[in-house]
Amino acid sequence: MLHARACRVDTGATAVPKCPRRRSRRGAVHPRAGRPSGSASLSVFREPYDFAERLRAGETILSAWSCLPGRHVAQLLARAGYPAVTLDMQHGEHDFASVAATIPAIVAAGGTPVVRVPVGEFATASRAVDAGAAAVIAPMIDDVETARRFVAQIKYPPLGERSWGPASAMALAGVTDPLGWLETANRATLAFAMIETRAAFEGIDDILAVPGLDGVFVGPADLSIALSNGAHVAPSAESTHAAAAKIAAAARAAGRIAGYFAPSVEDARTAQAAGFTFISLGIDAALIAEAGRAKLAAFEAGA
Ligand code: 3PY
Ligand code: MG
Repeated sequence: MLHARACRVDTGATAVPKCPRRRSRRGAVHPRAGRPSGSASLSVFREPYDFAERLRAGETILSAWSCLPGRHVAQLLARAGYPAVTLDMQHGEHDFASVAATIPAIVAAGGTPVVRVPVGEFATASRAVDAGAAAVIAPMIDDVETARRFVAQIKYPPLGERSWGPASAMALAGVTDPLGWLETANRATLAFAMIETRAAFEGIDDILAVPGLDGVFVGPADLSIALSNGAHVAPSAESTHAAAAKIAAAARAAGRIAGYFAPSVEDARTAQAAGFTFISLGIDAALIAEAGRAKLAAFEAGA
């Protein structure tokens, strides 16, 4: 069933089209949605854990970006209609306790939980997927070796070295059979490497070829700094979008998912046109400040 408020984002503008939000009637994950529990078939691909399948099918999925720790704001954003909410442990203030408490709150509101870990913290990536993250974004991935070490913590053997301990993730996905989880989790749980350094930009094809890496995610602020050798930070510049478009094209040619951090609706549209399908749009703290400014201006206008 398509959700009527599919892609509405509270920016005052119409959001990027073609990203239907699907929910159960009660707005929560289907615990037993007619598929045999324990079957290795599609047992973990129930919403919102059908995220990976939807992206692989070419759907555009928007994510809110959550920097404010604690479950309340992230849950409200999921409830407001965001198909996914990304909890930022790199520049945001989520620690692991906040991530572990917020993931179930997002799922209960019908959203897909995603986590961005701090630079190089791949053990945290492993804990995030155990806590029920449907995808993990790792920042500042420079080379093949670092990408491999990241993937190893997200994927079970033979793709990686993820250690067993998915009780929370299985409970959220409604999976009871350990073998069913083991046989399907590598496809359902996504690893995104952020491409935002010159080395990564130049080595994109090699990074994309890392087995088990599901996609790349562009950080346009860092990318613009890197490609200008520190001369500017220009995430919305034409030159940044042109570089990003090359990354999207490489990802698509390699059969991988292309993700993008969009500072504005215009950036999101440009990214979508370039082939990005997993797009973050709207930072919680900025959305609150924006709404506050609008409220004050409305009062002043009537004075
Ligand atoms: C960037 O633009 O560099 C980012 O990492 C977005 O958070
Ligand atoms: Mg960055």
